[in-house]
Amino acid sequence: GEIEQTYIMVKPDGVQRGLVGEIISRFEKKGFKLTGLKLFQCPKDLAEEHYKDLKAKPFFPKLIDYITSGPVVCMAWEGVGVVASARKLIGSTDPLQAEPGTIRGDLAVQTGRNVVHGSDSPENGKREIALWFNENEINQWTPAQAPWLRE
Ligand code: DAT
Ligand code: MG
Repeated sequence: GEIEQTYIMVKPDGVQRGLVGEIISRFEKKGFKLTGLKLFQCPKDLAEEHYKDLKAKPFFPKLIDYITSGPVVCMAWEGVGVVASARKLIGSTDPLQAEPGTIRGDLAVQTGRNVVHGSDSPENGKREIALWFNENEINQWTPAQAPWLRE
């Protein structure tokens, strides 16, 4: 497999509910590499650009209000297969349908308050990281554990 990047974000409800550490921890423990991390108040135009594919949906205005309602935690994660694996760790969009053991399955109850975002393809991973981070906020480094994660 190829090394991929994914954009993961703790949404405002996750920050307000004190779930930031818990959510970061799931990706960290799995063995992916954190390359970007910040607490950030999202402006409306950025939220609209991020979710532009959903612009025609009836819930779009509420989605934008929700994402801009308080600070989010922006993350860039890197690894082989990280995009699909992160989506599995996150679970289904509707937290009531999400499997126990997933972030949404364990920590949320409603689609409109589903605590975390994860990119849905490697292309969108790159697009979203470029959207939410400046280049100088992405760090290239080699975790000490690297040889203990992949042979
Ligand atoms: P995901 O976040 O699982 O990738 P998505 O990309 O289809 O899901 O939608 C983005 C977000 O929009 C989702 O996390 C919550 C919101 N959303 C999606 N479908 C919705 C619906 N039917 N009602 C309300 N909010 C919805
Ligand atoms: Mg999506």
